[in-house]
Amino acid sequence: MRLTHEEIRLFRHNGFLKLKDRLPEETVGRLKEAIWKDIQAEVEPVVRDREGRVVRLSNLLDRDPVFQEVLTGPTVLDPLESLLGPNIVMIKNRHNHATLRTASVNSDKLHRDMLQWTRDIVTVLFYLEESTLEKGCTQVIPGTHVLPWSDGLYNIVKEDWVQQSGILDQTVPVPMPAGGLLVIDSMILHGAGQNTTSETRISMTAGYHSVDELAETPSPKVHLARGQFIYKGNDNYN
Ligand SMILES: O=C(O)CCC(=O)C(=O)O
Repeated sequence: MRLTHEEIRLFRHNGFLKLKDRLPEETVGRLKEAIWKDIQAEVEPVVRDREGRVVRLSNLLDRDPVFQEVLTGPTVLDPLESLLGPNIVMIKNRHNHATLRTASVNSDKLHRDMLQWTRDIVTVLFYLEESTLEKGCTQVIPGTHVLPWSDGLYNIVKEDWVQQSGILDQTVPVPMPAGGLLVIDSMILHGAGQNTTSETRISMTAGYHSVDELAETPSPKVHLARGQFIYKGNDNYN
């Protein structure tokens, strides 16, 4: 479903938006099945916790076809088209992963996903299980996507000007249902809370941007998700 003008405005202003549409239960089931299969078989590339257990599957696009079906499907791309236009790529070398959050996994500290707003992307979180406060739902600090440059995705929260600004007290939790999608401007300060339950919280994360109209050759690190590659460079100075 396309976004309304008000939703677009809220996204630009606040830096995040919960989408109205959810993934169907059947699709969520297929995704979870594919995730558990690769976790149990420890199919690389993976990230492990301190005990060596697999807690993240990287490179989702090259795994079971269900991932490409959903990460480049209409539930996510229809609303993204309202933000990014008709030509959209999914990035292969940022996110493109599924995360298993258990009680043993530390919370994910507040961070940005990109350093520079001219290289900003839209990050989408796909929740495959309910994400509650107790299960360490995503937290955001609204409006922080427009704060200045910082030399580090995680360092920003340690910087004096951020510590003294009072903005860290403005962190808000964003609980989401199973199948829910949260769209964030990747410059917004965000992170996962601590899962204090004995249940898991599984989610997928993917990054998107508009086709780069000044890149003559598309980067091999992007996957064309919708539309076409376009080139609008003025090499002939006209
Ligand atoms: O799971 C979350 O709440 C945050 C995830 C995140 O920041 C990421 O996957 O990069």
